[in-house]
Amino acid sequence: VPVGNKVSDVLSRILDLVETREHEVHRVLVVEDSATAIAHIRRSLSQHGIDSRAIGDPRTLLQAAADYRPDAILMDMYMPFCTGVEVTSALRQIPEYQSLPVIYLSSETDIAQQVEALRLGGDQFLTKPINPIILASVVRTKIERYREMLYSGRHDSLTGLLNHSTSKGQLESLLRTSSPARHLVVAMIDIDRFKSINDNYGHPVGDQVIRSLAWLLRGRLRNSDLIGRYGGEEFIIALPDADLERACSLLDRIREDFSQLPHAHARGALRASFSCGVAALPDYTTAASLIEAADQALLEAKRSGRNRLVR
Ligand code: GH3
Ligand code: MG
Ligand code: MG
Ligand code: MG
Ligand code: MG
Repeated sequence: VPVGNKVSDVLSRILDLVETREHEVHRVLVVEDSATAIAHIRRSLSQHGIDSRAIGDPRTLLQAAADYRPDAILMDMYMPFCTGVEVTSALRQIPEYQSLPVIYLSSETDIAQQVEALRLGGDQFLTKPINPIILASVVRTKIERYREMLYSGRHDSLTGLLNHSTSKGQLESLLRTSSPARHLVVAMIDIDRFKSINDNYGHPVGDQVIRSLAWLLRGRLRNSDLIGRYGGEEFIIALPDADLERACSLLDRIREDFSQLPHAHARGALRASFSCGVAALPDYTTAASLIEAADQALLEAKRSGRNRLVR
């Protein structure tokens, strides 16, 4: 641990690492009324490094899903109180669970029943007895596809940063979890005279300038900071627990460094710059008002000459 680093910085880095590792864990919620089947399924999964939890009463599914946050559900067909098909259809009504993989594991061999289960929200139908290797492999594949789908729905493909709606959503959840006394700095960044970069050097060069800025921001900010591509050549940043003075000097150094960065084009290299508007808690307390205030500051930065930061 480098001397001089604040304990909170070190801790937040460690938390980032833990979160990354946690992301690699595959979590399966087993919905099954037979205790022997549960034991068998969970043993098969754990032998292949898949974490699981089981519920015997399908009526507790929503609570269990909220607590455990599974990456997939292994669903029995016939249980007391209701069928797997009934709980799956109910689950699919909830936006959060619309594409969570639901894999049936049942002794039902009737094709019509199986097709009906798939039609009403199941992703796959496996019949008991199942080979543990096949089970683990189907579960893993479904979870990986699901994660890829979630990832591409939340990220921007040009830069890999959070996309517009996800950045907004994450800013809102940052605000929900921050105490009124906490710091939170929001910055809006917009590349200067970007249209003329496109016009003079072509769209692919413009794209490369956008990617370079994303790369610079990612390198200079912490993993716990929010960085999103808010629009074409516009970025949003939220720095939780950041002191306004220090956040502004950090962003201003990034601005300065970006303005000196050479961007290659067919005839040589060009320089670009960005303007930045900053707003913070406690002056503004909602995501919408923080963004609006940072946008106003950004406009002021543009009006007063560009390549500068205004708060
Ligand atoms: P200002 O300094 O006032 O911000 O001027 P500007 O030219 O940057 O502003 P304007 O908003 O008029 O132009 C932004 C341009 O960004 C227009 C649009 O064609 C371009 N653009 C948007 N998304 C992309 C993209 O993904 N790639 C590229 N190459 N250009 C993009
Ligand atoms: Mg059963
Ligand atoms: Mg713009
Ligand atoms: Mg611009
Ligand atoms: Mg503009």
